[in-house]
Amino acid sequence: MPIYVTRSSMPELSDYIEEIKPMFESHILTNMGPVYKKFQSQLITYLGVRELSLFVNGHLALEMAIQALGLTKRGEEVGGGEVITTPFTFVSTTHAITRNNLKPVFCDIRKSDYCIDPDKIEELITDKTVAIIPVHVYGNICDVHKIENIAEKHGLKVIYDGAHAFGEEYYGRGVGNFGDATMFSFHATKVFNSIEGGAIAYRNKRYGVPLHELKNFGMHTETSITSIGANAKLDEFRSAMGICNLKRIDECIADRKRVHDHYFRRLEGVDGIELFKGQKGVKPNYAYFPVYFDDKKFGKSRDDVYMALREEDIYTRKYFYPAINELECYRDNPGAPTPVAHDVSLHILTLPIYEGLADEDIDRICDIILS
Ligand code: T4K
Repeated sequence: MPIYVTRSSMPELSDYIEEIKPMFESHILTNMGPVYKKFQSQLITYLGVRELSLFVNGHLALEMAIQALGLTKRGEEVGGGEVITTPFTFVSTTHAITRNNLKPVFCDIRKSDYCIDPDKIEELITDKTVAIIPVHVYGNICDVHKIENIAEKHGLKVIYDGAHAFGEEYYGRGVGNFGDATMFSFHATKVFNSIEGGAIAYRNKRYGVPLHELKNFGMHTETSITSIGANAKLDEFRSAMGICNLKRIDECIADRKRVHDHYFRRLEGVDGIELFKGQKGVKPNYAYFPVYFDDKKFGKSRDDVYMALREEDIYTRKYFYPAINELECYRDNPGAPTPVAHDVSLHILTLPIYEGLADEDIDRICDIILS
Protein backbone atom coordinates (compact mmCIF):
# COMPACT_ATOMS: atom_id res chain seq x y z
CA MET A 1 0.00 0.00 0.00
CA PRO A 2 1.42 3.40 -0.92
CA ILE A 3 1.86 5.89 1.90
CA TYR A 4 0.77 9.45 1.19
CA VAL A 5 1.64 12.66 2.99
CA THR A 6 -1.72 12.52 4.71
CA ARG A 7 -4.95 10.50 4.90
CA SER A 8 -8.36 11.89 5.74
CA SER A 9 -9.70 11.05 9.18
CA MET A 10 -13.11 9.41 8.93
CA PRO A 11 -15.94 8.91 11.42
CA GLU A 12 -17.76 5.60 11.92
CA LEU A 13 -20.09 5.09 8.94
CA SER A 14 -23.00 4.39 11.32
CA ASP A 15 -22.40 7.71 13.05
CA TYR A 16 -22.50 9.60 9.76
CA ILE A 17 -25.67 7.80 8.72
CA GLU A 18 -27.32 8.79 12.01
CA GLU A 19 -26.33 12.40 11.43
CA ILE A 20 -27.68 12.60 7.87
CA LYS A 21 -30.90 10.59 8.49
CA PRO A 22 -33.04 13.65 9.39
CA MET A 23 -32.26 15.19 5.99
CA PHE A 24 -34.11 12.33 4.30
CA GLU A 25 -37.18 13.50 6.21
CA SER A 26 -36.69 17.27 6.02
CA HIS A 27 -35.36 17.51 2.44
CA ILE A 28 -33.29 20.49 3.59
CA LEU A 29 -29.89 19.97 2.00
CA THR A 30 -28.23 23.38 2.02
CA ASN A 31 -28.63 27.16 2.49
CA MET A 32 -27.63 27.37 6.15
CA GLY A 33 -30.05 24.73 7.41
CA PRO A 34 -30.29 23.16 10.88
CA VAL A 35 -27.20 20.93 10.52
CA TYR A 36 -25.09 23.91 9.41
CA LYS A 37 -26.29 25.82 12.48
CA LYS A 38 -25.57 22.92 14.83
CA PHE A 39 -22.06 22.53 13.37
CA GLN A 40 -21.43 26.28 13.62
CA SER A 41 -22.42 26.37 17.27
CA GLN A 42 -20.28 23.33 18.14
CA LEU A 43 -17.28 24.88 16.41
CA ILE A 44 -17.67 28.18 18.26
CA THR A 45 -17.39 26.23 21.51
CA TYR A 46 -14.52 23.99 20.38
CA LEU A 47 -12.44 26.81 18.89
CA GLY A 48 -13.22 29.16 21.77
CA VAL A 49 -14.10 32.04 19.45
CA ARG A 50 -16.85 34.64 19.64
CA GLU A 51 -18.14 34.62 16.07
CA LEU A 52 -17.79 32.15 13.22
CA SER A 53 -19.14 31.91 9.68
CA LEU A 54 -18.94 28.66 7.70
CA PHE A 55 -17.96 28.33 4.04
CA VAL A 56 -17.71 25.62 1.44
CA ASN A 57 -13.91 25.82 1.60
CA GLY A 58 -11.12 27.76 3.23
CA HIS A 59 -10.14 29.57 0.06
CA LEU A 60 -13.50 31.22 -0.51
CA ALA A 61 -13.75 31.95 3.21
CA LEU A 62 -10.53 33.98 2.98
CA GLU A 63 -11.50 35.62 -0.29
CA MET A 64 -14.83 36.73 1.16
CA ALA A 65 -13.35 37.82 4.49
CA ILE A 66 -11.10 40.22 2.57
CA GLN A 67 -14.20 41.63 0.88
CA ALA A 68 -16.34 41.65 4.04
CA LEU A 69 -13.71 43.55 6.01
CA GLY A 70 -13.83 46.28 3.36
CA LEU A 71 -10.30 45.77 2.06
CA THR A 72 -11.31 45.57 -1.59
CA LYS A 73 -13.14 48.87 -1.29
CA ARG A 74 -10.30 50.46 0.68
CA GLY A 75 -7.90 49.27 -2.04
CA GLU A 76 -9.95 51.12 -4.67
CA GLU A 77 -9.91 54.27 -2.53
CA VAL A 78 -6.11 54.28 -2.24
CA GLY A 79 -5.67 53.47 -5.93
CA GLY A 80 -4.64 49.83 -5.82
CA GLY A 81 -4.35 48.54 -2.29
CA GLU A 82 -1.42 46.44 -1.12
CA VAL A 83 -1.44 43.55 1.31
CA ILE A 84 1.69 42.39 3.09
CA THR A 85 1.86 38.63 3.12
CA THR A 86 4.20 35.65 3.17
CA PRO A 87 5.61 33.90 0.10
CA PHE A 88 5.89 30.63 2.07
CA THR A 89 2.36 29.29 1.87
CA PHE A 90 -0.09 27.44 -0.33
CA VAL A 91 -0.99 29.57 -3.33
CA SER A 92 -4.57 29.98 -2.09
CA THR A 93 -3.51 32.74 0.34
CA THR A 94 -2.05 34.88 -2.43
CA HIS A 95 -4.83 34.16 -4.92
CA ALA A 96 -7.42 35.29 -2.35
CA ILE A 97 -5.65 38.66 -2.16
CA THR A 98 -5.17 39.06 -5.91
CA ARG A 99 -8.71 38.01 -6.78
CA ASN A 100 -9.87 40.95 -4.63
CA ASN A 101 -7.88 43.29 -6.92
CA LEU A 102 -5.28 43.81 -4.20
CA LYS A 103 -1.55 43.48 -4.69
CA PRO A 104 0.36 40.98 -2.55
CA VAL A 105 3.61 42.43 -1.23
CA PHE A 106 5.88 39.62 -0.14
CA CYS A 107 7.64 39.81 3.19
CA ASP A 108 10.33 37.30 4.14
CA ILE A 109 9.84 34.62 6.79
CA ARG A 110 11.84 33.62 9.87
CA LYS A 111 13.85 30.43 9.81
CA SER A 112 12.76 29.69 13.40
CA ASP A 113 9.05 29.10 12.63
CA TYR A 114 8.70 29.62 8.83
CA CYS A 115 6.09 32.33 9.48
CA ILE A 116 6.23 35.97 8.31
CA ASP A 117 9.13 37.88 9.91
CA PRO A 118 7.46 40.67 11.92
CA ASP A 119 10.68 42.68 11.97
CA LYS A 120 10.56 43.00 8.18
CA ILE A 121 6.92 44.10 7.86
CA GLU A 122 7.19 47.82 8.63
CA GLU A 123 9.70 48.58 5.90
CA LEU A 124 7.14 47.32 3.34
CA ILE A 125 4.27 49.55 4.51
CA THR A 126 3.31 52.32 2.07
CA ASP A 127 0.33 54.67 1.81
CA LYS A 128 -1.36 51.94 -0.25
CA THR A 129 -1.07 49.20 2.37
CA VAL A 130 -4.49 48.11 3.63
CA ALA A 131 -3.78 44.89 5.52
CA ILE A 132 -1.40 42.18 6.66
CA ILE A 133 -2.32 38.57 5.84
CA PRO A 134 0.10 36.25 7.63
CA VAL A 135 -0.14 32.44 7.63
CA HIS A 136 0.19 30.11 10.62
CA VAL A 137 2.11 27.80 8.33
CA TYR A 138 2.16 24.08 9.33
CA GLY A 139 0.16 25.23 12.40
CA ASN A 140 3.16 27.25 13.67
CA ILE A 141 1.72 30.35 15.25
CA CYS A 142 2.91 33.74 13.92
CA ASP A 143 4.23 36.37 16.29
CA VAL A 144 0.69 37.62 16.88
CA HIS A 145 1.63 40.32 19.41
CA LYS A 146 4.26 42.02 17.26
CA ILE A 147 1.94 41.85 14.25
CA GLU A 148 -0.92 43.35 16.28
CA ASN A 149 1.28 46.25 17.42
CA ILE A 150 2.36 47.04 13.87
CA ALA A 151 -1.23 46.86 12.61
CA GLU A 152 -2.47 49.16 15.36
CA LYS A 153 0.30 51.66 14.80
CA HIS A 154 -0.44 51.90 11.05
CA GLY A 155 -4.21 51.40 11.11
CA LEU A 156 -4.11 48.12 9.18
CA LYS A 157 -6.41 45.13 9.30
CA VAL A 158 -5.00 41.66 10.03
CA ILE A 159 -6.51 38.46 8.66
CA TYR A 160 -4.70 35.26 9.56
CA ASP A 161 -4.68 32.34 7.18
CA GLY A 162 -5.09 29.68 9.82
CA ALA A 163 -5.84 26.88 7.33
CA HIS A 164 -3.34 24.68 9.22
CA ALA A 165 -4.10 25.84 12.75
CA PHE A 166 -7.43 24.18 13.59
CA GLY A 167 -7.97 23.75 17.33
CA GLU A 168 -4.67 25.30 18.38
CA GLU A 169 -4.29 27.59 21.36
CA TYR A 170 -1.80 30.29 22.20
CA TYR A 171 -1.32 30.68 25.97
CA GLY A 172 -4.77 29.17 26.50
CA ARG A 173 -6.59 31.33 23.92
CA GLY A 174 -8.04 29.81 20.77
CA VAL A 175 -5.87 30.90 17.86
CA GLY A 176 -8.93 32.30 16.06
CA ASN A 177 -9.03 35.18 18.54
CA PHE A 178 -6.05 37.05 17.12
CA GLY A 179 -6.21 39.73 14.45
CA ASP A 180 -9.49 40.92 12.97
CA ALA A 181 -10.28 37.50 11.52
CA THR A 182 -8.83 34.02 11.04
CA MET A 183 -9.58 31.53 8.32
CA PHE A 184 -9.67 27.78 9.02
CA SER A 185 -9.75 25.06 6.37
CA PHE A 186 -11.68 21.82 6.81
CA HIS A 187 -10.39 20.26 3.59
CA ALA A 188 -10.03 16.46 3.43
CA THR A 189 -6.24 16.79 3.82
CA LYS A 190 -6.44 18.80 7.04
CA VAL A 191 -6.27 17.79 10.72
CA PHE A 192 -10.03 18.27 10.86
CA ASN A 193 -12.24 17.84 7.83
CA SER A 194 -15.82 18.26 6.68
CA ILE A 195 -14.78 16.79 3.28
CA GLU A 196 -14.46 20.33 1.91
CA GLY A 197 -15.16 23.28 4.17
CA GLY A 198 -13.81 26.29 5.91
CA ALA A 199 -14.65 29.09 8.30
CA ILE A 200 -13.90 32.65 9.29
CA ALA A 201 -13.61 33.41 12.98
CA TYR A 202 -13.95 37.14 13.54
CA ARG A 203 -13.96 39.45 16.50
CA ASN A 204 -16.29 42.25 15.47
CA LYS A 205 -19.95 41.24 15.22
CA ARG A 206 -20.52 43.71 12.38
CA TYR A 207 -18.73 41.42 9.91
CA GLY A 208 -21.39 38.73 10.43
CA VAL A 209 -23.95 40.15 8.00
CA PRO A 210 -21.55 40.82 5.08
CA LEU A 211 -19.94 37.39 5.48
CA HIS A 212 -23.35 35.74 5.54
CA GLU A 213 -24.58 37.64 2.52
CA LEU A 214 -21.44 37.37 0.40
CA LYS A 215 -21.49 33.58 0.52
CA ASN A 216 -25.13 33.67 -0.62
CA PHE A 217 -24.89 35.80 -3.79
CA GLY A 218 -24.97 39.07 -1.79
CA MET A 219 -28.65 38.53 -0.99
CA HIS A 220 -29.86 40.78 1.79
CA THR A 221 -33.46 39.70 1.45
CA GLU A 222 -35.35 37.77 -1.24
CA THR A 223 -35.63 40.90 -3.34
CA SER A 224 -32.73 43.04 -2.21
CA ILE A 225 -29.20 42.20 -3.39
CA THR A 226 -26.81 44.60 -1.71
CA SER A 227 -23.36 43.24 -2.58
CA ILE A 228 -21.60 41.31 -5.34
CA GLY A 229 -21.42 37.93 -3.68
CA ALA A 230 -21.06 34.39 -4.94
CA ASN A 231 -22.03 30.91 -3.80
CA ALA A 232 -19.80 29.63 -1.01
CA LYS A 233 -22.28 27.98 1.36
CA LEU A 234 -21.38 24.88 3.35
CA ASP A 235 -24.11 22.31 2.73
CA GLU A 236 -25.85 20.05 5.23
CA PHE A 237 -24.06 16.79 4.28
CA ARG A 238 -20.63 18.34 4.74
CA SER A 239 -21.76 19.96 7.98
CA ALA A 240 -22.84 16.49 9.17
CA MET A 241 -19.39 15.12 8.33
CA GLY A 242 -17.88 17.96 10.34
CA ILE A 243 -20.10 17.20 13.33
CA CYS A 244 -19.03 13.54 13.25
CA ASN A 245 -15.33 14.34 12.90
CA LEU A 246 -15.49 16.95 15.64
CA LYS A 247 -16.53 14.23 18.12
CA ARG A 248 -13.24 12.46 17.36
CA ILE A 249 -10.89 15.41 16.98
CA ASP A 250 -9.05 15.13 20.30
CA GLU A 251 -8.43 11.42 19.71
CA CYS A 252 -7.22 12.21 16.20
CA ILE A 253 -4.78 14.91 17.37
CA ALA A 254 -3.50 12.61 20.13
CA ASP A 255 -2.69 9.95 17.53
CA ARG A 256 -0.89 12.52 15.36
CA LYS A 257 1.20 13.34 18.43
CA ARG A 258 2.20 9.66 18.60
CA VAL A 259 3.42 9.85 14.99
CA HIS A 260 5.19 13.17 15.62
CA ASP A 261 6.96 11.83 18.74
CA HIS A 262 8.02 8.68 16.91
CA TYR A 263 9.66 10.70 14.12
CA PHE A 264 11.39 12.82 16.74
CA ARG A 265 12.81 9.75 18.50
CA ARG A 266 14.23 8.48 15.21
CA LEU A 267 15.42 11.68 13.52
CA GLU A 268 16.35 14.16 16.25
CA GLY A 269 20.05 14.92 16.52
CA VAL A 270 20.96 13.52 13.09
CA ASP A 271 23.55 15.78 11.44
CA GLY A 272 21.92 17.80 8.64
CA ILE A 273 18.33 17.14 9.76
CA GLU A 274 16.52 20.05 11.38
CA LEU A 275 13.18 19.41 13.08
CA PHE A 276 10.67 21.96 14.29
CA LYS A 277 10.73 21.73 18.07
CA GLY A 278 7.44 23.45 18.87
CA GLN A 279 6.66 26.87 20.30
CA LYS A 280 6.33 28.15 23.85
CA GLY A 281 2.70 28.65 24.86
CA VAL A 282 1.27 26.83 21.83
CA LYS A 283 -1.05 23.83 22.07
CA PRO A 284 -0.18 22.20 18.73
CA ASN A 285 -2.32 20.10 16.40
CA TYR A 286 0.53 18.19 14.64
CA ALA A 287 -0.85 19.15 11.22
CA TYR A 288 2.41 18.60 9.32
CA PHE A 289 5.84 17.12 9.96
CA PRO A 290 8.29 19.43 8.15
CA VAL A 291 11.96 18.41 7.97
CA TYR A 292 14.69 20.80 6.83
CA PHE A 293 17.49 18.90 5.06
CA ASP A 294 20.82 20.69 5.11
CA ASP A 295 22.41 18.88 2.16
CA LYS A 296 25.96 19.96 3.03
CA LYS A 297 25.79 18.29 6.43
CA PHE A 298 23.37 15.49 5.57
CA GLY A 299 25.16 14.47 2.37
CA LYS A 300 21.92 14.24 0.37
CA SER A 301 19.49 16.92 -0.74
CA ARG A 302 15.81 17.28 0.07
CA ASP A 303 15.07 16.20 -3.51
CA ASP A 304 17.24 13.07 -3.12
CA VAL A 305 15.21 12.08 -0.03
CA TYR A 306 11.94 12.81 -1.81
CA MET A 307 12.98 10.53 -4.71
CA ALA A 308 14.33 7.74 -2.48
CA LEU A 309 11.02 7.58 -0.60
CA ARG A 310 9.03 7.79 -3.81
CA GLU A 311 10.83 4.74 -5.16
CA GLU A 312 9.42 2.87 -2.16
CA ASP A 313 5.88 4.14 -2.82
CA ILE A 314 6.08 6.76 -0.06
CA TYR A 315 4.79 10.12 -1.23
CA THR A 316 6.09 13.05 0.79
CA ARG A 317 5.41 16.62 -0.35
CA LYS A 318 7.54 19.70 -0.93
CA TYR A 319 5.08 21.99 0.83
CA PHE A 320 5.71 24.84 -0.12
CA TYR A 321 8.00 24.82 -3.14
CA PRO A 322 8.46 27.00 -5.07
CA ALA A 323 8.02 30.09 -2.90
CA ILE A 324 4.97 31.97 -4.19
CA ASN A 325 6.96 34.98 -5.45
CA GLU A 326 8.86 32.58 -7.74
CA LEU A 327 5.70 31.29 -9.45
CA GLU A 328 5.04 32.50 -13.00
CA CYS A 329 1.97 34.48 -11.96
CA TYR A 330 3.62 36.36 -9.06
CA ARG A 331 7.22 36.81 -10.17
CA ASP A 332 6.71 40.46 -11.13
CA ASN A 333 5.21 41.56 -7.80
CA PRO A 334 6.90 44.12 -5.58
CA GLY A 335 8.43 43.38 -2.22
CA ALA A 336 11.86 42.98 -0.78
CA PRO A 337 13.98 39.93 -1.63
CA THR A 338 12.92 36.92 0.45
CA PRO A 339 16.10 34.84 0.82
CA VAL A 340 14.90 32.88 3.85
CA ALA A 341 11.68 31.79 2.14
CA HIS A 342 13.71 30.85 -0.93
CA ASP A 343 16.14 28.77 1.13
CA VAL A 344 13.43 27.06 3.20
CA SER A 345 11.35 26.21 0.13
CA LEU A 346 14.39 24.43 -1.36
CA HIS A 347 15.20 22.39 1.74
CA ILE A 348 11.93 21.38 3.39
CA LEU A 349 10.11 18.13 2.97
CA THR A 350 6.86 17.33 4.80
CA LEU A 351 6.75 13.68 5.87
CA PRO A 352 3.57 11.59 6.11
CA ILE A 353 1.59 12.30 9.27
CA TYR A 354 -1.97 11.23 9.93
CA GLU A 355 -4.19 9.36 12.32
CA GLY A 356 -3.47 5.65 12.07
CA LEU A 357 -0.03 5.82 10.41
CA ALA A 358 1.52 2.61 11.75
CA ASP A 359 4.69 2.64 13.87
CA GLU A 360 6.29 0.14 11.44
CA ASP A 361 5.62 2.52 8.55
CA ILE A 362 7.19 5.43 10.44
CA ASP A 363 10.23 3.25 11.10
CA ARG A 364 10.42 2.27 7.44
CA ILE A 365 10.29 5.94 6.38
CA CYS A 366 13.03 6.83 8.89
CA ASP A 367 15.17 3.83 7.85
CA ILE A 368 15.05 4.99 4.21
CA ILE A 369 15.94 8.56 5.18
CA LEU A 370 18.79 7.48 7.45
CA SER A 371 20.23 5.05 4.93
N1 T4K B 1 -4.30 28.45 2.85
C1 T4K B 1 -3.39 27.49 3.09
C2 T4K B 1 -2.15 27.84 3.83
C3 T4K B 1 -3.63 26.17 2.66
O1 T4K B 1 -2.72 25.21 2.88
C4 T4K B 1 -4.83 25.89 1.97
C5 T4K B 1 -5.09 24.56 1.47
C6 T4K B 1 -5.76 26.93 1.79
C7 T4K B 1 -5.44 28.21 2.23
C8 T4K B 1 -7.08 26.72 1.11
O2 T4K B 1 -7.97 25.91 1.90
P1 T4K B 1 -9.09 25.00 1.14
O3 T4K B 1 -9.79 25.90 0.14
O4 T4K B 1 -8.40 23.84 0.48
O5 T4K B 1 -10.02 24.59 2.25
C9 T4K B 1 -3.87 20.15 -0.71
C10 T4K B 1 -5.26 20.63 -0.43
O6 T4K B 1 -6.13 20.52 -1.56
C11 T4K B 1 -5.34 22.02 0.11
O7 T4K B 1 -6.54 22.07 0.86
C12 T4K B 1 -4.18 22.34 1.04
N2 T4K B 1 -4.18 23.69 1.49
C13 T4K B 1 -2.86 22.05 0.34
C14 T4K B 1 -1.68 22.36 1.24
O8 T4K B 1 -2.81 20.69 0.02
P2 T4K B 1 -2.77 18.94 -2.75
O9 T4K B 1 -2.90 19.21 -4.18
O10 T4K B 1 -1.42 18.82 -2.16
O11 T4K B 1 -3.64 17.66 -2.28
P3 T4K B 1 -3.64 16.17 -2.84
O12 T4K B 1 -4.89 15.91 -3.56
O13 T4K B 1 -2.36 15.90 -3.54
O14 T4K B 1 -3.68 15.36 -1.47
C15 T4K B 1 -2.55 15.10 -0.68
C16 T4K B 1 -2.71 13.70 -0.10
O15 T4K B 1 -3.81 13.68 0.78
C17 T4K B 1 -3.03 12.63 -1.13
O16 T4K B 1 -1.83 12.14 -1.63
C18 T4K B 1 -3.83 11.60 -0.36
C19 T4K B 1 -4.46 12.40 0.75
N3 T4K B 1 -5.90 12.64 0.52
C20 T4K B 1 -6.27 13.51 -0.46
C21 T4K B 1 -7.60 13.74 -0.70
C22 T4K B 1 -8.03 14.71 -1.76
C23 T4K B 1 -6.84 11.98 1.29
O17 T4K B 1 -6.49 11.16 2.17
N4 T4K B 1 -8.16 12.19 1.05
C24 T4K B 1 -8.60 13.05 0.08
O18 T4K B 1 -9.82 13.23 -0.10
O19 T4K B 1 -3.56 20.16 -2.05
